[in-house]
Amino acid sequence: MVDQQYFQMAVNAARQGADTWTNPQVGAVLVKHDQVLAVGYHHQYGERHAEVDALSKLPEIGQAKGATMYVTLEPCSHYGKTPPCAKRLVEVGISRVIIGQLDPNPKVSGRGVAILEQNGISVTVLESTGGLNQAYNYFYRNGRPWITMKYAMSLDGKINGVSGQRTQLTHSIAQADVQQLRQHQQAILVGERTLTVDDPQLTVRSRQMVFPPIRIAVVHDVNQLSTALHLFDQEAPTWLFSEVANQKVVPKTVKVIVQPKWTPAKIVAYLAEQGIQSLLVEGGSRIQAAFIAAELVDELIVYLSPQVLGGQGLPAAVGLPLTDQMAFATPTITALGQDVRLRARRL
Ligand code: AOF
Ligand code: ZN
Repeated sequence: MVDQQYFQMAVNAARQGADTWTNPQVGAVLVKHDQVLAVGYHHQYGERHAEVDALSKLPEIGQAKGATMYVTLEPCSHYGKTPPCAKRLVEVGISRVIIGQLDPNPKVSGRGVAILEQNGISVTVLESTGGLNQAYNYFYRNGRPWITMKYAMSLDGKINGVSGQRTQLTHSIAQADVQQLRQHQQAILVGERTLTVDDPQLTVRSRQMVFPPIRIAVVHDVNQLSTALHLFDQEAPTWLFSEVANQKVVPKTVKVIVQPKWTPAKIVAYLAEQGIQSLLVEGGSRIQAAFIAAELVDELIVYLSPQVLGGQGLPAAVGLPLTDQMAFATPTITALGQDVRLRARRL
């Protein structure tokens, strides 16, 4: 097999790591004399890294001597929750390492390769992410989370039927798709009206998550909220961004963060400080408009439901003033049962 095929095996292994959370998904394949000796991946945040996982599959560690390792991300150089992988590869006598991409994490970035090369290991960097770790890479390169905005709307661009009431627009396949989307997010955010009118759960029901996305609501006064809302149900960590100081007793899953005036820029800066790499903005009209006006949307996902709701004066999906606009690249269009999904990146 050629390098690209082994690399692809490593990419496929990496994708099995469903609970890596803010750590990258990483896969590793150990090859000697054109035979695969072992395959490993980073299973879960805090657990052993892909390279060490692959080495642990060998019946005898001596077999690693003279072998080639294909690894999707630069082996780490730091003492984190586990000792540095680059040192381990040197110790066991690996002679060649083929890396997908350098690690953008400043704790590593290039130092892993340097350790390998200083110890006489031949290193090739393929300059390919293999499609992995989009949010992780974006976060370290741009200093803020990758932001996806998602909403469902009717054919006449409405997100609600009767004002002040929750309207279910999409059908089961599109709803299951939203669950999939949430699985890959570190935080999900809604505005005050969506919180109080829809009372969303903002949880992942399609899979048991070791690190569920943090549920976030931006409100004016946290003291005015009913504690019967789903966000107080302790099903997932919850952050409430309030403009008025909290006097309420809240469950231990709920953190209240106070700031006299929350703007998308301040919200995103706070999330970046907390190390959050991906954010899903899930409505409604006003908060979506605010994020677009602040140019804090990287990708838009719209579910189109085949119905005309009518209703003059009902909010548009994004309630923007005329001065704020945003253009998107040609969308990918997917039919999801009765509904249609449009997915487009910001231009
Ligand atoms: C690797 N192989 O499989 C992973 C790497 O907190 P720790 O110790 O788990 O370190 C997390 C950092 O280590 C993470 O931000 C990234 O730089 C690197 N992850 N490196 O060589 C792996 N998961
Ligand atoms: Zn490592």
